[in-house]
Amino acid sequence: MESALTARDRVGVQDFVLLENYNSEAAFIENLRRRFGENLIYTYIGSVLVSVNPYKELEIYSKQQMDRYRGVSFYEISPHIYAVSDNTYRAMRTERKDQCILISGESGAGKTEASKKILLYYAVTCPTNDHMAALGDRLLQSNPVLEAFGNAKTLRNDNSSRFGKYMDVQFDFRGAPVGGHILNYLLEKSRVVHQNHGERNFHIFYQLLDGGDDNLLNTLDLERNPQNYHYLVKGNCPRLSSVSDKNNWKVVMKALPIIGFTEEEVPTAIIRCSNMHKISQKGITQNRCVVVFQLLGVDGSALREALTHKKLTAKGEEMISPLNFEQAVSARDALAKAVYGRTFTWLVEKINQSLALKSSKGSSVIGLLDIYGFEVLQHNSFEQFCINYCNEKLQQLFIELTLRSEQEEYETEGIAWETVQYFDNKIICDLIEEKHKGIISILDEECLRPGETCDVSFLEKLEDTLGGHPHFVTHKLANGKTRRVMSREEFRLLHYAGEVNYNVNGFLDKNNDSLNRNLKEVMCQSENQILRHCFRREEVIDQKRSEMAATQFKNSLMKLMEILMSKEPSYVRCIKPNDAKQPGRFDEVLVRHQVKYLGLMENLRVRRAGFAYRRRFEAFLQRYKPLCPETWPNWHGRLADGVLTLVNHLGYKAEEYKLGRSKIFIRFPKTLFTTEDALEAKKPDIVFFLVSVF
Ligand code: AOV
Ligand code: MG
Repeated sequence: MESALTARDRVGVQDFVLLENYNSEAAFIENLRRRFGENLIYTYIGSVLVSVNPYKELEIYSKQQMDRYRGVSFYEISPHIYAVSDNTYRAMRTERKDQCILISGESGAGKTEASKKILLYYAVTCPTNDHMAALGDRLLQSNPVLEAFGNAKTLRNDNSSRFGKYMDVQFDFRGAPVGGHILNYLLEKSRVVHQNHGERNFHIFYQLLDGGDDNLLNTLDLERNPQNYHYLVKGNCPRLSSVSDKNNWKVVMKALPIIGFTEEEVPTAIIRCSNMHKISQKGITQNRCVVVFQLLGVDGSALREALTHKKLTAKGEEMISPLNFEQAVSARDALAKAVYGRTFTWLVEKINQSLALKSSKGSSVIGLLDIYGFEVLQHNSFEQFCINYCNEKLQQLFIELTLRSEQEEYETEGIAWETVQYFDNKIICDLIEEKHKGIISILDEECLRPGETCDVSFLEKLEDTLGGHPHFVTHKLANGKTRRVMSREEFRLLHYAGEVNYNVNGFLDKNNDSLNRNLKEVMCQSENQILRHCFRREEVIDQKRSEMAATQFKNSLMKLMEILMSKEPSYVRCIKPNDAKQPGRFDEVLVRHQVKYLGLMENLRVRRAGFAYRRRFEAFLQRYKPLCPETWPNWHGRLADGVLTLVNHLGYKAEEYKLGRSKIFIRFPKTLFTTEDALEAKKPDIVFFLVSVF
């Protein structure tokens, strides 16, 4: 039989704290690479789960696998997303405290897949509440629907989340899921009217055209070929090899009724998307605007008028002036974006109604955060700015919480510790969000400033205010000293995860996110119920400016941080092994970069800042008591005394361990390995078990 040691050599260690050379990045990467080669995509850093995207289906998510992880302690079985799910669930049950699982990593690293696995685990393994038997189903079915409307193919990921998602799953006092709630963050709605080369519009459009039956397409007056629709082929890539639009359409159609859509709402929801192509295709030719308006349920001539004219109020008088071609096109685009964006929000509300949080006593929640990952494209705009800012915030939370909680643990256990140096990205968060002098403030100011403002004046203002900031660079400030040539329309941020050049073109417009007043007026008179819900009359009457897009986003992120801080966090750190979306390829340079910016080495160092390993007295005694005659078969005294007796018998030296108030802290992995080996020798029958542990 293979000894525990050689197994360790082949498959690496399952917890990085057990690495002999925990300061070595090379050893860290090598451990990841070995495990990846053996299809072991999960590894811990203490209680943090590191996951490497395998880009292939692994046979590790079955019901049997779920059963293996139920009620089993973290360290006694190989690392898995199910172990995180189960431990979080048990912590919620035993400590009666709300939990959250934060999943981070760059675009394509596997966040969304991880969050789906967690949800699946709960839906399958948790007890069901008699009245709520279908809730697990509804939680699961909300996913394909939201993905159809909110995900799209990008260059980084064929199924990229284009919105941020935080989902609370509520459990009753017996641990049965009883409700849920989704918060959605800033959908990238510009995708509705424009896609970069090689990218697609939201999945739902292609699904409808590919999967909808002839009748439906006839009723909607749609042609099957996406090439006919201008909005769908901007990226010149309507078909995907990795995804079947036809099948996914079926999945979505099956899911809609389960999450509580009535018969009428199903087609209506779909019409919502089809109309957009109609506007775009037949929409505007020169100054003439012919719109298929029935689907929007609005008066045709009023809509035509609103798409081609601007209504202004000057000195109490209303003036109407015609729009030129470009302005009309952008009015059309603004309408398409508004309709799609608002319908998406409506869809989330609708799903929330179906999941309905319950006000039941003794219930607690597990929150799941799956946002859009950090992304760097050829051309980065306002959307990337927001997405990357969101990732900065999440990284900040990780830094604060992991370091803080670690420090707190040493403190509560009464153990002295040394601080670890790490890069704190607060400086970048501040650069973006600080009042008055942050980028968002300056952007808002430029949007509100009367007179001639434009994207370039925004850039100049940034340069004036932020020149000299170590994380902010422009063409002018760089003085030709930068590695990558910058255009005069760009500013560069040195993010925690790398440098990104943002092109300021469109920043002001996107931040303003305004729809002509007359378009709003037309839309709020729609006969379509959903649209009337999305476009409220009050909005037209109330002339007060609502919050700008970036500020709104910033405020919603602040609220999100509060929500997350109020819960006990667990972390899943996702890593993308290669840029080609291929299985079996481990690009070391790419992985090293991610390990660096995710702060995993610091995470490990903090975890090891004194003690590699810690375990509650009970657990330690329970596991190793066979090794000492005085603790076997049971210890009846104080737990701490039992542990002391045991480690004395094992010959632990004073510098090897410390006893805290409720836990034993072990300094070197070797100590634990030796003890594990002793246990193995004692109990040959559990040899397989040990091999899987170390
Ligand atoms: P993301 O959520 O992190 O990117 P996804 O979870 O969508 O990334 O993963 C991208 C693709 O990688 C998936 O569509 C799968 O093909 C594959 N994949 C990821 N995890 C696994 C896994 N555990 N097993 C098998 N295949 C996997 V983004 O939303 O773009 O930030 O914005
Ligand atoms: Mg995703």
